[in-house]
Amino acid sequence: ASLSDYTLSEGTRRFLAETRLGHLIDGEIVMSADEATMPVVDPNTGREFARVAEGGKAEVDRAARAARQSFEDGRWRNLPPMQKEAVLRRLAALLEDHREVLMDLDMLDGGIIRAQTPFFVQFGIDVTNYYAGWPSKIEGAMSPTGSNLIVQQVREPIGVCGVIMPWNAPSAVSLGVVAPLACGNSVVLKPAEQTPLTALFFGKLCLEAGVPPGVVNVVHGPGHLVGAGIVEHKEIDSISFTGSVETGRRIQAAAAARLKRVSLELGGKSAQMVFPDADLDRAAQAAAWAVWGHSGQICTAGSRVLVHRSIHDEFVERMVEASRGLKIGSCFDADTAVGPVISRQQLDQVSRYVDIGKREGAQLALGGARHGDEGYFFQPTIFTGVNNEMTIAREEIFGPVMAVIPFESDDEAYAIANDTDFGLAAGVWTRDVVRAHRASQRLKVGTVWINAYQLNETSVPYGGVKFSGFGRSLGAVSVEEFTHVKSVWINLA
Ligand code: TXE
Repeated sequence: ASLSDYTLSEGTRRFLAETRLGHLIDGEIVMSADEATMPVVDPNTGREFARVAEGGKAEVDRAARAARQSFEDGRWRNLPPMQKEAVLRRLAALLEDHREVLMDLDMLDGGIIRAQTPFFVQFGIDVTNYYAGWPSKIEGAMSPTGSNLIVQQVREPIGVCGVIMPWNAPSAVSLGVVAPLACGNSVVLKPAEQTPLTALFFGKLCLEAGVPPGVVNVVHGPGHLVGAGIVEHKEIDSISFTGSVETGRRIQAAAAARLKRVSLELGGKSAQMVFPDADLDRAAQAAAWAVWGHSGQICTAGSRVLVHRSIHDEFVERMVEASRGLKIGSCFDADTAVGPVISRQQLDQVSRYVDIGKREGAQLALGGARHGDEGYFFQPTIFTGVNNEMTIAREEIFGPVMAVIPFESDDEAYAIANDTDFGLAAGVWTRDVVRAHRASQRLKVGTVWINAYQLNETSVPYGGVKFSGFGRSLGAVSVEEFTHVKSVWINLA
């Protein structure tokens, strides 16, 4: 398949044909100083279908200066709150108008299946609408003092926010950009190398909506140059990073040298616990989809499924039933259930973990192999006979691979769930209200879902503990992340 074989919207064809795929700096699309470009690859075929500018430190520097200039002259931050809101609402409306393009872009470089793209895109729109309402609601406070003093607590934007994104949810660019914008900041954004298109398209829509030039800048390029350049640049005040633990660690160390604010949203090895009193049909469906969704490339993928021994075999059978025969294939086909993983590297990583699982003695109840020999497809894979010490129970695989671990008692279930470096999310399937509450108290994670998995809402904080990072996004807590409090003392005596 090549691009001409895909059914793309008119808007997408126009965007790809008419836009120079460059950086967006100071309101202009520009190529790199050295003209370097890098491939954009279709994960369905493994073939390059476009090239995008490949930047380095020079481009980060241009973007950082532009963002700084825009912040210092106040062209965005000093706009009256209602004007900022109007611009951000216009942006949300433009995202609505270009819904088809955003869905196409999610598929083209992101490999998100057609059936799932409406949810990703809608989330981007919702987040934009949600934060569009914030500029008029960010209030300060007064501290109690004696009569000759007035002490104001003023909530100010941080300045220039650096945002470094992964490839697994390109539409999350809305969250990365709009939350800092709503607080009056300027932004330098680096999308992942694999998924540059959505960020560029989004940056153009920001301009069209009326975000002044220089306030939102997008720089493409490799992490060790552009990402690291953003972390080191003295004109960039804070770093919001989503990605791997290893890179997160590197970023925090580099940011410490400049004492920058950092928030890290890293990986997970989240547990779903299935108790004997659960609605087993619903639980089996949901538990399976919590690992097959986006081929397991979601930070909250529920990749460890802990099942009470009394229902273990029956439950595994139900999950296998729910997963066998799912259509694996091009994300452009409307009936595809499991699309590709993002890259050759990711495919190799998944295969390697499956080999390790077999070698360490786990048994395959489903899948376990690559699907086809073109593109980057992997079968939904269920391992049973897993114990929590095995590599496939400890490390994030980021592919459609589930590890089923039996347990005997509630205490044992919580102990296994918590016995991990990560702490992003957990799921609990039970109809016992006491058990549900007890579980939510015992689990050391940022999010607990009871009789559900992977629900999200713009107003609900999201983030992790332990190796899953720190800092929260979404909801009102993001407003705290992207502002600081200045105390102003006025002496009336
Ligand atoms: O991640 P990286 P990669 C996990 C997942 C995956 C593995 C590797 O297990 O298999 O990480 O993926 C930029 N300074 N997750 O290599 O390196 C990089 O360019 C600054 C889970 O894609 O973390 C990209 O924009 N930035 C995760 C972003 O960091 C740097 C989602 C993420 O890339 C940099 C993604 C550096 N030194 C991967 N090096 C989740 N749980 O959400 C790279 N980058």
